[in-house]
Amino acid sequence: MKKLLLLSGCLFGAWNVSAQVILKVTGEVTTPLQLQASDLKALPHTEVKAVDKDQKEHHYSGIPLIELLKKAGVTIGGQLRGENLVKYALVRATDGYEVLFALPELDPEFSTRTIVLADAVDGTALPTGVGPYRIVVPGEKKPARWIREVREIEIRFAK
Ligand SMILES: Nc1nc2c(c(=O)[nH]1)N[C@H]1C(S)=C(S)[C@@H](COP(=O)(O)O)O[C@H]1N2
Ligand SMILES: [Mo]
Repeated sequence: MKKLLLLSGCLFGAWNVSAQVILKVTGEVTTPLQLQASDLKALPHTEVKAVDKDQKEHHYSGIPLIELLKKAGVTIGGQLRGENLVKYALVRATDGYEVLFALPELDPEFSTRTIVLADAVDGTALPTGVGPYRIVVPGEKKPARWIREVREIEIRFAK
């Protein structure tokens, strides 16, 4: 009986960990998202090259932010005009740090760079305190918007 309890405890523990919400996409969306690790892994990934604080170029692998916006039903592409041009994505981390991106910065119809929610650098998963997900902005001279430990993306209207 003791063994059975122990086993069910372990199984419940494993289920609990795998069901954990890693990232939320909220606000001005048609479908709010509560994504678990497996949901995030299943999204399209890409690789970008970017110069980190060490002034060296690294290869970052991650989910283009545009993919998350598509999944949540944000006004991008043909819908990104008129009043929708004053919408932005407010990105929030576990330590309370926040940064924002105007939607056109994330939309390939406007921007030539791909901003990603990175989960690996040079083939290795991001370490604790940085990952599991960090924003990487290729071409940005200062990494202040490379927000670590991202936990929520809120789409808002600037008015
Ligand atoms: N969650 C979180 N991300 C953050 C910050 C922070 O305070 N919290 N600081 C930012 C700033 S101001 C810089 S310059 C870079 C620092 O990058 P580093 O981790 O390579 O030092 O991370 C950015 N990402
Ligand atoms: Mo900084």
